[in-house]
Amino acid sequence: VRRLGLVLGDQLSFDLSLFDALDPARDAVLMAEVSEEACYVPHHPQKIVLVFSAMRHFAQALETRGWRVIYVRLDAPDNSGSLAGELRRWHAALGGPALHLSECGEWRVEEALRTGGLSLNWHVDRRFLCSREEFARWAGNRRQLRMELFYREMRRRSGLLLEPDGGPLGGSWNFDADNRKALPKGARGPFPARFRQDVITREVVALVGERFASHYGRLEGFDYPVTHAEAQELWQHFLEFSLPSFGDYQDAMAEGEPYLFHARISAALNIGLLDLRQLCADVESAHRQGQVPLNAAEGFIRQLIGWREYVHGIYWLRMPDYAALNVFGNRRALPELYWSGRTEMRCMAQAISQTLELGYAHHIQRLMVTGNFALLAGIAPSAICEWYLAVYLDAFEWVELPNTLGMVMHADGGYLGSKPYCASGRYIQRMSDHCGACRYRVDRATEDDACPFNSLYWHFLMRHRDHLGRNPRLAMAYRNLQRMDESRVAALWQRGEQLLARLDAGEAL
Ligand code: DLZ
Repeated sequence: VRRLGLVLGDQLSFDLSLFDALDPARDAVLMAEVSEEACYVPHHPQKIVLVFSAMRHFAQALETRGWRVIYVRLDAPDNSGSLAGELRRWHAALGGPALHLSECGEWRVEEALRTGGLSLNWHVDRRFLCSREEFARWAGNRRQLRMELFYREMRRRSGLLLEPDGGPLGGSWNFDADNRKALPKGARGPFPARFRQDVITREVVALVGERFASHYGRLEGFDYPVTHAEAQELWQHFLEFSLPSFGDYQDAMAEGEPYLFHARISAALNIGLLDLRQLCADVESAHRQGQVPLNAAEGFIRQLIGWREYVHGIYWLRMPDYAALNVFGNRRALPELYWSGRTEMRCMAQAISQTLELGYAHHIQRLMVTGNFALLAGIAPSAICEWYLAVYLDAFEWVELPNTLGMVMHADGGYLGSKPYCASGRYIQRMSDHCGACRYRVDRATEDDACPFNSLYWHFLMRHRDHLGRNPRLAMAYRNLQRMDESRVAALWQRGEQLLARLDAGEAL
């Protein structure tokens, strides 16, 4: 073997630039299931199944295309347990071939490989529209970045949804204002696309059941796509059944509806089973053929070439320091209810129990329910970041960390987003049907049966007045606080304190 290419569990794409540098006739590909990657956070068991099963299917597909693949299973007798260890071991066993790698999705992994004592040839991860260097050039020396400006740049650069004169299709870059409708009573999402476990997946499920039984989350019921063909089926299902309503109900939540009109493609996309450019082209053409309204098409494309590329750029620009940011100085431990789902707050119980069951919750559940609670309760950013990284099947650190630490927790002081997404129970009431079935009353704030989000919201604003009081996007909230009479302010503070003390005592709310 002249050259050896390492392909990681989230790099399962045939058009990785890495493959251009290798020759299937003389070179080899190395893939390794290793315990270090399965355990550095307690990944949801279905996430380990997803990665291992998709890796095994991809290795087979590469072999069918004529590649020599060295595939190390988790239970292989000489498995060293780490990616750097496997690279060293096979480098030695194959007589010192040149080593080729694609940029990694996690700083931790890249650092371990870079400092592992081997000389490496790195390749750009061209699955992203914007490379690390291009993003750094765009960001320049700005103290704060804004997604909206980056997104416009990406629209212009990609040519997506543009008028012939280069302006935005429909006269606006962003139709988000149309994308906040509450779900009409009784409305439901389409039937979900589910994928049957084949022999390979069943074997992996058994392995994960044996080796990672202590991890939180349900192993049974895994139904994610694990091949490129299955991921395409999931995608076509979304285009046909969900995309037309995706925009309108993007922010809605409903009991018993974990997916609503969301695509559930993020896991497949993030491990390389789908191609970003194709997804965007398909959505644009569905709109231009009159099958999908512009607010849905634009909202979807913004998620991909806006947010997704933006957080990827920020991650690589600011790591490793970014992971340690904590401008509010939060130190509270993650309440046990995040791992058990046991709480009487109905919205939290729903979001967390579906997460433990499916490894999935949609963006508003993550941002405005579990995320909002962590922000209001002052959870240590590292603790809540670890939770998101562990429990969601689509979570790899490049996407999870900026979303959690920056967008959810505002722990970067507003570098990524201009305001913290703090909200009271009223927001959850407006966007969901959870409050009607909840033991807490969303129309109360200070009584024993009042929705905890309400007093915690005001408590959050009060305790961070120095930091947030001059933020123009919170001006109205602070004006409302200003107008409250003293006894109301004191009662809100006291109820907030009480709730936080109960969390600290390990009580489930
Ligand atoms: C998440 C994950 C898991 C569970 N297991 C592996 C593995 O055994 N081998 C591998 O190559 N990658 C795995 N991954 C993904 C990595 O932890 C890591 O998140 C990405 O490769 C990003 O650099």
